[in-house]
Amino acid sequence: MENQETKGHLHPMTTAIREVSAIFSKMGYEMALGPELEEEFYNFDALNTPADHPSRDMQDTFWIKNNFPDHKKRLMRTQTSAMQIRYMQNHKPPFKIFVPGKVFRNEATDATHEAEFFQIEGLVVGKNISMADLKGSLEQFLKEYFGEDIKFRFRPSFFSFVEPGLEVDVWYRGKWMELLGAGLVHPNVFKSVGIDPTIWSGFAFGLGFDRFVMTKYGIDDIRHLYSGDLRFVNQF
Ligand code: YSA
Repeated sequence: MENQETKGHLHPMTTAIREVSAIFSKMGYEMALGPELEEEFYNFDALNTPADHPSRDMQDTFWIKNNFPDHKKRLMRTQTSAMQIRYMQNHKPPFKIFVPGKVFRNEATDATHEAEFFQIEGLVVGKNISMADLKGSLEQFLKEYFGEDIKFRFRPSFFSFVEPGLEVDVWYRGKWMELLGAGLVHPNVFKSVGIDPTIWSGFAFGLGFDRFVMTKYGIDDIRHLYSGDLRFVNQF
């Protein structure tokens, strides 16, 4: 008979992404996927973050040093928000999408920071979409994923591609931990993809998904998730 100890199984992140995908599908979102090697235009410029914008410094970037034949600057995407632009260039509103994927940042690691981590982007575009829609959707999603008793808070924040912007923190191991950024899509973002911001409005969010998994399963260090240590992985 096969030994349970030696039988392969899904990595906890894979299982968690499948669970979350099911929740988003139930909420009417469609999945979209995009490239990890990204153009500067999609990761920054079209997101209302031109080269001289101070908020670029918030995401230390792995730039690709190759000289590409098309002379475009490329990078390892720092945020799944890049897919907002790719999707909106090719689809007419209304739509609701979620985009799971790896992102990369040139930063030191600690218990809640990795240099490669997982985000899930959400983008909803329609008519008369407001902050109430954004907050209601996030609250519904958080309660579906964590259960009704989850303790979280909204906080005002800034991202150049939204106005206004907010962040959500979760109560985790005796203190607040930032889980996600979100806001109402900035009119300049709509203009960059040819969507008329006087007709269409929308909200977007970017979840730090590793931190969701840490919170749900009580994992004390993000680095366990990528250590490949079977003593950790086999607990799931
Ligand atoms: C904001 C507004 C929108 O309309 C859409 C998306 C966003 C989020 C934005 N793109 C962004 O990346 N914001 S962020 O830098 O604050 O990261 C989002 C989340 O990723 C954080 O809240 C955190 O949960 C997680 N995160 C950030 N750096 C991390 C990390 N997780 C692990 N390791 C890191 N180094």
